[in-house]
Parts: sequence; C-alpha cells; structure tokens
Amino acid sequence: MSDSLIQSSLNKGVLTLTIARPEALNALNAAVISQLAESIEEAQKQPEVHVIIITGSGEKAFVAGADIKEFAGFNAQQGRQMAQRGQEDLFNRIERSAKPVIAAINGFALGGGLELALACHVRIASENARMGLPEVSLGVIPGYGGTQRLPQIVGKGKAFEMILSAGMVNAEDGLACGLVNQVVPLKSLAETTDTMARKMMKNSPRALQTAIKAVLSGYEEGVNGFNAEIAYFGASFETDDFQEGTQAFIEKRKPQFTGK
Ligand code: CO8
Repeated sequence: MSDSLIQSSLNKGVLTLTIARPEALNALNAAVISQLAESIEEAQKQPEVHVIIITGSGEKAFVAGADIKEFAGFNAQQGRQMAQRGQEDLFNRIERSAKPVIAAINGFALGGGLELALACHVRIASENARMGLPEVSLGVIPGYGGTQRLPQIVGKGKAFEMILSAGMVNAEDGLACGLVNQVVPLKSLAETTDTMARKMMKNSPRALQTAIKAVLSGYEEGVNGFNAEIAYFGASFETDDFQEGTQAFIEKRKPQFTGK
C-alpha cells in the first residue's frame, strides 16, 4: 500500500509508515493526519502486520509539528475541532493500537510531532533528534495530548520545564529523562527499530494486545488499573496463545502463536 503522504512498507510482519512531506519537514496537515489514521486502522485488520513503526522521511525531521500555515487563521471553534479530531482519529488510535507501535525519531520531533511520538508505545531516537513542545512560543498550547502524555512519560517537573520553556532537548537528554527508550546513530536507526520490533513479534500477539490494554487502563478515568490487570490476567488463561506458550515451554520448543 502506498499513497502520496504516507509511504508504507511491510517486511516480514513489521509495517513501516513513513510520513513523506519533506518540503515541510513532515509537518502534520489534515491530509497527513487522515492518511496516517487510515493506515493505522488498516494495519489493525491485517493479520500479516505484527508491529508498526512510524518515522519521518529524510534525515532532518521526524515531524516538525502540526502545520502552522494550515492552522494560523483558525478561530477557537476550529482549533478545538482540530485538536479533538486529531486526538480521536489518530493519537488515541495509535496509543490503543492492538499491535505495538514504535516511533523511530530521525530528527526534529516538535509540537504535534513529539506528541505523535508520545502516543507510540516505544520511542527510539537518532543522535541528531531534537525534541520539544514549542507551542507556547506560538501563543497556543499542545493540543494533541502533549500536556497529558509528556508528564506521564517524563514526570510533571520535566514536562513543565519543556512545555513552559518551549525549548528543545537533544537525544542524550531525552534518554536521561526517559523521553526516549534508546538512542543510536542515524545510520543504525532503522536496523535498531526493526530489531526491537522483532523482539516484540516473537511474543503472543494476543498477550501483546492485552498488555497494552492493561497498561492503558491505569490512565483511564474511574478505572482501577490493578483490578483491570487482574481481569485481563485471568482472561489470558482461556486463550489459545496461553495454551501454546506454556506447552511450548514444557516441550522445549518455540511457540507457534496464532493470536487467538
Ligand atoms: N508547519 C508548517 N511548515 C513547517 C513547519 C511546521 N510545523 N516546520 C517547518 N516547516 C517548513 C518551513 O516553513 C519551511 O518551508 P519553506 O521552505 O516553504 O519556508 C520548511 O519546512 C523547512 O523549514 P525551515 O526552513 O524552517 O528549516 P530550518 O532547518 O531552518 O529549521 C526548524 C527547522 C527549527 C524545525 C523550524 O522549521 C521550525 O521551528 N519549525 C516549526 C517548529 C514548531 O514550532 N512546531 C510546533 C508547531 S505547533 C504544533 O505542533 C501544535 C500541535 C498541537 C495542535 C493541536 C491542534 C490545535
């Protein structure tokens, strides 16, 4: 599958979605958001896709933010709609993906670009990555989940520093504060991300999906994450993947998971 703004390539279970708008440093306009959302949705239905990687085209930017030129003339209602639609259609959908999603941050990840990476389950950055939420420098605030997901990932103090200073952190600082999981040279980024994806892929697809749900349940309003974990844990015992995983261990062989 391939279209103009999202390049899609499937390699033995790993789907890489590349945002291809290099002339605007891969900035998220409405068309990118809708095409990326469509690709993520489609990937949920494709049994041959096990892990999804999101990255940006070129060697300079992952995504340099929401498209400033597109939203510059918006009023309050349009701004609210843009944030709500984006969050519902894309950012929440990525976070709730049944298949793990990894961000391969290959350069600038700013504003909506960092928010996109924050919605992914794991972030791997290249050494040239520069990350930040510069919205307040434009007179707005993060609108694609940044005020919520950044503190969840790096803690409230560091999140306040990043959001209020509008400054950028480099890859090394991002690693130190837990913003990214790993930092590698740009030339190794694709390979390292692929290795991480394949490590995840060896596991039960059903259990991966359930583990994602269990982790996220702790962030849902009114849900007790520990109780949700108990329920999800118990339900795992009725899956084919549980039978296969435990039998394979006992028989000293590799499991052949079906995801059921
Ligand atoms: N939107 C639109 N165009 C952009 C963006 C962007 N976010 N970023 C870069 N571009 C364009 C530039 O305008 C330029 O185009 P042109 O050649 O036509 O002038 C081209 O990409 C190349 O960029 P630069 O020439 O600026 O490249 P530099 O290497 O000089 O600088 C930077 C790179 C530092 C990344 C610089 O481009 C920059 O500061 N970009 C903007 C970063 C930013 O502020 N991002 C946050 C945007 S706000 C946001 O994301 C809000 C999210 C929440 C919205 C929720 C809904 C309301």
